[in-house]
Amino acid sequence: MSENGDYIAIMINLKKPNILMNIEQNQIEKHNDSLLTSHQRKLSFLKEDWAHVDVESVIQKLVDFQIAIPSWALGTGGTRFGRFAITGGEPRTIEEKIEDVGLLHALNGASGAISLHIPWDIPQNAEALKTLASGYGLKFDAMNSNTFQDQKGAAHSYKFGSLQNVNKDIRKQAIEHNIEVIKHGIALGSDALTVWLADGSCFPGQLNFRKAFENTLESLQEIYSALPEDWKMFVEYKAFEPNFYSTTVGDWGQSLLYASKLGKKAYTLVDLGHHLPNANIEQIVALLLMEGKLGGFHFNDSKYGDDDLTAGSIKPYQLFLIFNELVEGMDAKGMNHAKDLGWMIDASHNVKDPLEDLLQSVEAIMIAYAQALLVDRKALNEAQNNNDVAKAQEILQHTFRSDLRALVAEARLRAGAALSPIALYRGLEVRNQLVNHRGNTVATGL
Ligand code: LRH
Ligand code: MN
Repeated sequence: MSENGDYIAIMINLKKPNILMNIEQNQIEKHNDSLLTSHQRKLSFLKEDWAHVDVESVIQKLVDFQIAIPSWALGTGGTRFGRFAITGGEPRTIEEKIEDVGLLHALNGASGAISLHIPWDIPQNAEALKTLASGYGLKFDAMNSNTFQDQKGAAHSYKFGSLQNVNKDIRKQAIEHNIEVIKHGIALGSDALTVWLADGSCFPGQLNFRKAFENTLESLQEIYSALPEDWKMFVEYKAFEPNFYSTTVGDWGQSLLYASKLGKKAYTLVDLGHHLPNANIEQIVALLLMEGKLGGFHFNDSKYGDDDLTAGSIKPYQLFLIFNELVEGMDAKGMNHAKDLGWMIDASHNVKDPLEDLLQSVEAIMIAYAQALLVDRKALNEAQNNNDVAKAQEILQHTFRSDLRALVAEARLRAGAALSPIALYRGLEVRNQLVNHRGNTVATGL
C-alpha cells in the first residue's frame, strides 16, 4: 500500500484475467483530478498563444503517436566496468516485460508497443503473449535478431562476424537465426525485422571490405526473401563498437546501399547514438526520407559515443531539428505520421529507474514532435526562399523555446493516461510494489 493508501492492482484482476499488475483507471483519474485546474490554465494560455494554429489536430496527432519500448531496456543496463542494479523488481520473463510496458502505457498512453530481442526473449506461447499484451493495449513492434553474441551450444562463433564472415557455414547459421526470428514475429503479429550487425574489423588488413560487403548483402538477400509480403526489414547502421577499425554497416550511406540493393521492403534504421561526433543527423533523416528509404528510429541521446542515454537529455535541440525534418518530409510525401515509420526507443539505464527513464524519453520525443508540428512552415519556406537566415532561425527557435508540455499532457489526458506520469509512478510507489511482487530481481538483456 502506498503512503496515500492506494494499491496498484497486484492480485488477479477478474476483469482482465491475464493481467497481474496494472494501474487502475480510477487511480489515474484521481491523480488527474488533483492536477486538472493548473493543467487547464496552462492549456488555455497555450491555445491563446497559438490561436492561429489548429491546436486540436496537433493534439490528435499526439494522441495517435505511439513509441515502442525495447524489451531489453526494462532493467538496469551496465557497462564493461560494472552494472549497478536498482532496488529490484526488474522483469525476469517476457510476461513481466510486457507488464512493465503495460504500466508505462497506462501512465503515458504513448507506449503502445514492445519490441522483442531474440534470443533474449524467445516466446514460448505466442498466443498467450498476444492475449496478455492486448490486455494492456500493446502490440509487438519490430523483432530484433542477435548475431553479435555467441549462444550456448551454437555450432559456430561470430567472433569474426556473422553475415560478413569469410566462412559460409557461419553466414548460414546467422541467416537461419534471422529467419527463425521472422517466424517468431509472424506468430506474435509483428511486421518488421531489425538487423543490427556488430560485424566489422578491429585492425587494418583484417578484412577485405568489398568481400565483407558482398557476403553481407548476399546473406541479407536470403533473409529478405524469407520476409512475408507485408513485412519491412530495417538495416540499422552504427559507426563503431564493438569493432573499432571498420563496421560493415557503418553509416547511413552503407545502410542505404544495402536497402536499395535488397528491394522495396528494406529500409534504413537511424539509431541516434550510432553516428560519429557532430554528424548532422537531421540532414541524414531529410535525405533518407526524400529517398523513401527511411524505415524508423531508435531514439536515445549521447554526448560521446553510443551512450544510450535518455532521449532529449543531452541534445534536445537536435531532437527537435530531427522532428522538424520528419514533419516537413513526411507531409511532403503525404505520409501518416503515426504509422508509416518505426518509432522506437533504444536506451540503457545505468543510474536511473528504467521505467522513469523510459517515461522521460517518451515525454522528450512527444515534446519534440509537438514543437515540429507547430513550426510555421509557410513563414519558414518564405525565409528560406529569401535567404533570410536570421528570420529562419527565429521561426524555429520561437517554437523550440515555447513550453508545449500542456499539449502533450492534454494528449495523455484524452488517451485516459496520467497528466504527470512520473508523479503518479512515484505516488503509487510502483517500483516498491514491483519489488514486493518480484523481489530483488535483475532483468535479462543488455
Ligand atoms: C546496437 C543496438 C541495436 C540493438 C542493441 C541492443 O548498439 O543499438 O539496436 O540490437 O543496441
Ligand atoms: Mn539500436
